[in-house]
Amino acid sequence: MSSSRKAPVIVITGTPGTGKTTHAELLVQESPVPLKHINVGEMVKEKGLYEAFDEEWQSYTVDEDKLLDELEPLASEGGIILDWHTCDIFPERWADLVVVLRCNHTKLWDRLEKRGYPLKKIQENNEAEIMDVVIEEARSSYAQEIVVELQSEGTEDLESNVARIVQWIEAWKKDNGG
Ligand code: DAT
Repeated sequence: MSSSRKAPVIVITGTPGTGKTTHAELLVQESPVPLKHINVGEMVKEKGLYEAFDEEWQSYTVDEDKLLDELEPLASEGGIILDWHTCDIFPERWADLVVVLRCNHTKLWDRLEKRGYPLKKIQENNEAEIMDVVIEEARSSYAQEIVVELQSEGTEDLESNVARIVQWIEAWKKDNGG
């Protein structure tokens, strides 16, 4: 699939607060090919791609069909970073690289508290991080060789992770006639 694209599709996933948006923004600046950052959660809100808003959990119930229809042309074209806390709804053929960000749970708790999440939402996400929910989801949805698990605890991690993804993009370019 990737050979028909001029630039890859990179999925950056992980529990909320692990650093997806921070990584995606830096990667856009450093990438050797133009990449558009798609914050899927924001897109769901802005374009109304949800069925309902759950007051108790302070989260949207996504309309997956609508979301996939919205993303399909962008994924076919390539040159995007899909930034979302889940990745198993994306068709396998879309992704060239799946980055799963990880964070120590005490640090994650602080980040989510600062974000003003309700306690039960902090607990739910913390537990998901401890239980490896997102990495297992990624490993069961995509070929093992395209799934990369990276720590995201400090600025050094951020910089080395982005440098590593940039290297991967350079290799992708060569393999795809760039
Ligand atoms: P996400 O998009 O996964 O919800 P984010 O990028 O908004 O997460 O990051 C949440 C907060 O944590 C934000 O204040 C930035 C900080 N953060 C995340 N990863 C980091 C890292 N590797 N180094 C330093 N700060 C980080």
